[in-house]
Amino acid sequence: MLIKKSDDILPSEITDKNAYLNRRQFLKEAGLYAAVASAGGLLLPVSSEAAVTHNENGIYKDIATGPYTVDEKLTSYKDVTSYNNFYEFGTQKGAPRFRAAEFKTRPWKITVEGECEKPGMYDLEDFLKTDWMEERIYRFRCVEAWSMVVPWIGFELNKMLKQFQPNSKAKYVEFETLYDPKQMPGQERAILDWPYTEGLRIDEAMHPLTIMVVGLYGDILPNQNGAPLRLMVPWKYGFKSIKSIAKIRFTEKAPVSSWMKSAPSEYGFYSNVNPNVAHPRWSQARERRLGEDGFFSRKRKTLMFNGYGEQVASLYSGMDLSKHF
Ligand SMILES: Nc1nc2c(c(=O)[nH]1)N[C@H]1C(S)=C(S)[C@@H](COP(=O)(O)O)O[C@H]1N2
Ligand SMILES: [Mo]
Repeated sequence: MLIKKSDDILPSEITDKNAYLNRRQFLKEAGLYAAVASAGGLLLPVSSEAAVTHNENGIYKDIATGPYTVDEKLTSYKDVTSYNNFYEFGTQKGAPRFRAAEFKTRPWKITVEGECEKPGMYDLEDFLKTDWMEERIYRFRCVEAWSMVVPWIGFELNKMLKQFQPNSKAKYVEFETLYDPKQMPGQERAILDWPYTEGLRIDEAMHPLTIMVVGLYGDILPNQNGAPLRLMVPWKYGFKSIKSIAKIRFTEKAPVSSWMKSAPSEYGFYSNVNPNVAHPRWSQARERRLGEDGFFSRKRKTLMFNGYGEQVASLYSGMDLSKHF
């Protein structure tokens, strides 16, 4: 439930004076917020760093914690929002924070196609107002070569997908990022087959651990993290969690993701975190926790299914995961 969200003003649209005033207002709210948190009534973790480095876009308050959240040290707001993979805004991890600053995330349309009873074009704003969409905080571990623990704010993807009434032929779900090279300069270059595309088997998509993210650390989702709507599948490698989703398609056949197209021997459909199966060019047995593990410290062991095996291993029973990587 969204209790408080200030007007959807992009930082770039605010004049300096307004930015200053907004910031004051924000710090006042943040102070209040931290006070409530220390009184023990609030579920949202508020670190002093988070309170001063948040952007001014708006904040979520009083949101309950979702199931399965991990009890590990959170990666700082600063690290989560300044070390990003978002090739539409450059291939260097420091670039999206700056290059995505002007990205327009309202109004935002989502096109729904394929094997379902309710295809069409939907406005994100309408979803945000519905009562089926109840936001929760999910403290998930996310992993690729590096890992982090992020208090995402999102809702179960299955609640959204059910609104479109998938039919019996809907065996998979395909997602596409917005295609808009004017706004996304990376799409002018043939780094990937744009738009960025990802897919899940329908049972993976319907699993309660698979969430749609609209915020993090109490903020609405920063652009560099995939605003206004991105996927988070915590037992899969980071690239499955597609950002800035503009299209959802129910299909009978397995979709082919952008990464599978670009390097079929390196990226498979499932992409489950699996320390026993190496990427052809690197081991995937260990990871470095962003902000905690130094460059010279020994990396920590990566867990099968990123530690979510109890919840998801049954989805793959009987499958050879070295073949279905
Ligand atoms: N549209 C789109 N989605 C994307 C990517 C991308 O380049 N474009 N990068 C993926 C990769 S490789 C990772 S590791 C995560 C990074 O998410 P974060 O920046 O929020 O940590 O986003 C994924 N989603
Ligand atoms: Mo990644």
